[in-house]
Amino acid sequence: TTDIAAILGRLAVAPINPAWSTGNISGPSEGGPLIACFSPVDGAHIAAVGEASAADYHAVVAKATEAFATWREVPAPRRGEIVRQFGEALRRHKDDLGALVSYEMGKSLQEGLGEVQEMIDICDFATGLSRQLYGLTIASERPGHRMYEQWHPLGVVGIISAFNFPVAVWSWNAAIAWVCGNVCVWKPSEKTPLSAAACQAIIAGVLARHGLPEGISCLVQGGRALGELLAGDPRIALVSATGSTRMGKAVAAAVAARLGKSILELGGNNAMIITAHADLDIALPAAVFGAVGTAGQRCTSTRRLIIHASVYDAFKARLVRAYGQLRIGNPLDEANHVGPLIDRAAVGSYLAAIAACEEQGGHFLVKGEVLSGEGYASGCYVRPCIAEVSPDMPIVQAETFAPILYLMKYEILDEAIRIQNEVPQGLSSAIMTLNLREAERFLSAGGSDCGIANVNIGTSGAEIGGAFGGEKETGGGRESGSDAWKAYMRRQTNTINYSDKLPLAQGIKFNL
Ligand code: UN1
Repeated sequence: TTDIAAILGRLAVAPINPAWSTGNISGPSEGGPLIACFSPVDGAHIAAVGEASAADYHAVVAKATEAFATWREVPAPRRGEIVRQFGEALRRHKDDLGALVSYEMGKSLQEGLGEVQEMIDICDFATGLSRQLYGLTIASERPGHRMYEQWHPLGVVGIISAFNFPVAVWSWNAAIAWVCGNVCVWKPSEKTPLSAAACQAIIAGVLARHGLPEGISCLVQGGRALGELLAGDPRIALVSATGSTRMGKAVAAAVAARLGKSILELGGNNAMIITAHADLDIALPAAVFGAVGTAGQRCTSTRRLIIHASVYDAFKARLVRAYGQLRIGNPLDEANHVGPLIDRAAVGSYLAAIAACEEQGGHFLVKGEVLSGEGYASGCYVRPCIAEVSPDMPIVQAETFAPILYLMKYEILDEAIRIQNEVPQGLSSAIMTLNLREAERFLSAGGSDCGIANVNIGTSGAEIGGAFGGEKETGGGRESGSDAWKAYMRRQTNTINYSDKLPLAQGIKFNL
């Protein structure tokens, strides 16, 4: 069994600590409302966290703004060194933080540890990046002139993160934002405040050891109203938001209304195309992990399989057999494959989607149900299910954050690609094939319209080195690796005249 009190103690998170609501800066209003934290694993009430009031929020942003004035003057490689030390601290706390994430959020312990590994990886990436924030030198059309561009920090970056990756997605944003010279104000999901508090305690320790301003990393705990404050606040130069498309549209509108910058990483409706030339031995575990991993609550979870008619029946039979072997239960027990959904509201959405699917003509090969009895007392454990559907059913067009897998049949590859693309979302996609023409067609301009397109691996489990995000209702933002850092900085074009003349661009004559 997991000793959660001991884990919280080692992570320096006290069971009731008002300072959580605003990180290590100042407590929330005395006697203010609390956010209760329940574990979906066993339904236990773990702790309560103080909710930040509007006044707390404003104090935090003032503190962050003040810290920015110091942090932007620290050379980028020295900022990288701080992020490297944060990564070292995460290595030391990996087991505890991974277990806390697993217990608070309900994902398997392996996936909780994997999430902390993603944090460590992005710290390594950001440390190297801190010496590579390159601008270009550009040939000037004027004699005696030099033109170049450089990248400067933006200011305060607001990070809104979701329950499903309660720590990793914050770290992708924060680690990159910090080496770029920004300070961060984090509003985590109100469903996972303890994992957030633990991260804040770890980074606060690193900052304190170096005598750096605590406002470099800020935490505000709360719900939608707090997110709205952040989105509408002109002091927040960039809002990076991860979550539902509904939330993203509201954030985007509020940020755009003040002409601020945003990075949006929203819903996915990810498909895997399994062609006649697929290696079914790898397609099977890829599909099953993609669909049931994290209980179907990843943005990148596999929700649709588009299978060639010639292998449809054979693959279907293997899939149904594999689902029969899934062990559902306590995610901290490594013998189990599938843990609980985040809360009972999510169970309600799962049941509603199943009902809608049946009503719209879907046929269930593996039926879903809510599990009860020993080990399932939280009421959040559900059976992963599989339905045969037609692509245009409204429920198949929607993202349901639950382990419901839709099966469709196709004859011609371009038809499969069309089915894949004809949903509002555009995050992740995969093709399983050993045929070069099929793979390249899928990756071409006429192929997958998603931000992530994979060959012979599943839709979930992206590495941090690539840019992460997607198109259409997924929001268009890119986080994590590649050159995603550019969205966290402002580009400045500089032209320097070292001649004794003043030639104008475009050859314009202006004689005084
Ligand atoms: C998310 O679900 O919000 O690619 C992020 C993956 C993980 C990140 C998912 N590395 O599945």
